[in-house]
Amino acid sequence: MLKLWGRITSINVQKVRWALAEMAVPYERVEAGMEYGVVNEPFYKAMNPNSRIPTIDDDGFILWESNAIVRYLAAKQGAGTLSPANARAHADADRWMDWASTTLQPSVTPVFWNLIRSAPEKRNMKEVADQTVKANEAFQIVDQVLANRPYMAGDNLTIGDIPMGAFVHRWYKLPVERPAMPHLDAYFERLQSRAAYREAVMIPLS
Ligand SMILES: N[C@@H](CCC(=O)N[C@@H](CS)C(=O)NCC(=O)O)C(=O)O
Repeated sequence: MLKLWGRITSINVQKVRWALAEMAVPYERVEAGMEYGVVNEPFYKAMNPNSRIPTIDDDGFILWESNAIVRYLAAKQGAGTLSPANARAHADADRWMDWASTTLQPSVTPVFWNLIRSAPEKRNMKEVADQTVKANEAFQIVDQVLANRPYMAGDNLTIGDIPMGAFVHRWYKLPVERPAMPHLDAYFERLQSRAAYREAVMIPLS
């Protein structure tokens, strides 16, 4: 059976768990990361020299990097659904995975770390303010895309929604100001109607 290492509070583990749940793939999960340790143990470093989560073992095939894991699992188990078959439709979805990592994550993550994982006296509120502006600018691009389509790449949930949906949850649960983004609001509602999203992503921030 597929094995996944990683704690459920990690956004990168959430992406993998959500994809697995959408495709109803059975798996065994092993706690790892932060309070659970494990990531510096020799057996783990031999699989993932970054000492990061998630890592999967699929019948001897070891893979790390959350987006690569989601792409791999979708290609294997979700061809034609999560992983669009048509090359252009696939690229349309896939680009949002890169965009989430390169454009959303650099602004959302410092806000999350300051407000959720840092003691009040250690918070850099200037960084929170600056990165909140940048994250909201990025989310406004998503809001505009979603004016014309229910999911990032069209009518159905694809790999393009997996990192995006995880970041949208995080952003909406952070105590920050957000501009009106009606299409993004509707997207978040739409995602919440999916049992797999509720189970894997809607975990209180900690
Ligand atoms: N680019 C990597 C980043 C992995 C990463 O930074 N994971 C974090 C959790 S979201 C981690 O391992 N943190 C250390 C820990 O939990 O001990 C990926 O997408 O998988």
